Amino acid sequence: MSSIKDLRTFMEIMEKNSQMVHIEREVSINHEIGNVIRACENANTGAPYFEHVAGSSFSLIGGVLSSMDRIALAMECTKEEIVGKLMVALENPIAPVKVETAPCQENIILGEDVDLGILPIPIHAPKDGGAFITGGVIVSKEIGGIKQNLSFQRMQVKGKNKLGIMINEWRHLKEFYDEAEKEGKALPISIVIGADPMVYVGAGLRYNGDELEVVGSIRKEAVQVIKSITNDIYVPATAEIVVEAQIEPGIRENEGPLGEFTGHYSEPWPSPILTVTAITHRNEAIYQTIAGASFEHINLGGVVPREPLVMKHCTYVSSGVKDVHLAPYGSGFLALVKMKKSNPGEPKNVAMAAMISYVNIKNVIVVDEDVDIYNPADILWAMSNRVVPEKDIFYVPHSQGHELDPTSDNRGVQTKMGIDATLNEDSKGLERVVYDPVDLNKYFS
Ligand SMILES: Cc1cc2nc3c(=O)[nH]c(=O)nc-3n(C[C@H](O)[C@H](O)[C@H](O)COP(=O)(O)O)c2cc1C
Ligand SMILES: [Mn+2]
Repeated sequence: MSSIKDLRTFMEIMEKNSQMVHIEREVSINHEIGNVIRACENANTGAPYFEHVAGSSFSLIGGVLSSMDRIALAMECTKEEIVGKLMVALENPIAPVKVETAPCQENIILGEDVDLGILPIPIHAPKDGGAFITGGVIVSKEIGGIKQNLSFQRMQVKGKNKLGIMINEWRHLKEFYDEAEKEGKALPISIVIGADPMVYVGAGLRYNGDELEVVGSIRKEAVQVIKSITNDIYVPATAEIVVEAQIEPGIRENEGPLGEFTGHYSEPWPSPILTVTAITHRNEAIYQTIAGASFEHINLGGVVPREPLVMKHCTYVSSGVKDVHLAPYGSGFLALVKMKKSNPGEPKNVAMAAMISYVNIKNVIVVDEDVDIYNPADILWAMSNRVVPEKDIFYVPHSQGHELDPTSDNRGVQTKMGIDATLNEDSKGLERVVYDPVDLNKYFS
């Protein structure tokens, strides 16, 4: 059993591990919070907890999972164990259990009283088109169905009970919504804001089932869920805030732009509309947000959920593969693979396997066992010392990538690149210099 039950218990753990900073001065939701979250991420300060948000009685936390250290803390393992732990969890689901009363319904706001204005929903990046709920986990299911789904969808505030929602292709929510819309029906959803960080990891996963089963598996305990007040969606009992809503059929309105995971702004997009039916929250609820174009955005959407997939394909091709990492500074387009090669041609095959494991992956760098794939300096050292360009680099022109990648055309067609950055057999410098580690505390007084 885990000691992480909800956002609050995880905040205590972050605090103990120097992974959270308190911000006591009053801050504005208009860009100031977004700027501070990004600055904290750059300076690796820990997740900023804003105790006083101007105009709101809710406090706010951002950047909870913006570093691999905090993702490891949330998953109760080391950074190197994250991929393996997720792979096991995906194979061993534990279904959620229903409860009758829950902290997330300590306060219930219904009907005319519903007003999104009570929530401190930030306008994050300088040129974002408005205030967006970005750290909301959407719980949904098909109309008349039982199996629930978790996902992230950006939602722009458009009125006191109205939001725009961007639902991309290949999403489970899109399947449910398309079906409902065909029948002229609204699709009920519930939006969870502030929860056990594993719920956030789960929402980024592509999984054929209820992602809360994977959360349960990681925690080795079923997630407790309670029925929403105005629909039949079950939400985690210890959520900080739940926004209950329905996606209306037959309506599209522009929402955006928003800072996206590529580090660029996306275009405004004609998107469906949500009508909010209730807001429920815990006493002294904490609002959780994810800054667009941040490492957290990429970690949850393109790194953690995709690494198990890349690992599976690479280890299928070579048993010498030790670890894979989709570095967040590569926007999820860059795969780093660490391996012990037993044959000079092997790294290129491994690079090809990584490339086809997930459509977003464009560039693959394969390194030897002595290189730390979590340290960009070590990757650039290997690139500088171990690559013979005409032999070690290959291109796959006109292949399929992600359409938001600035190097792709508007259907996502692009050139992929593989780099064998392992030491060549005929290289002159064969032994890397490694000094013995020391405890510096013994030397500094
Ligand atoms: C912070 C964040 C924001 C995201 N925003 C959107 C979005 O606006 N629309 C969308 O369709 N997918 C978005 N995604 C990606 C999906 O949430 C993700 O692919 C998820 O796995 C979809 O769930 P599903 O596989 O159950 O459909 C976002 C992901 C993250 C981490
Ligand atoms: Mn799903």
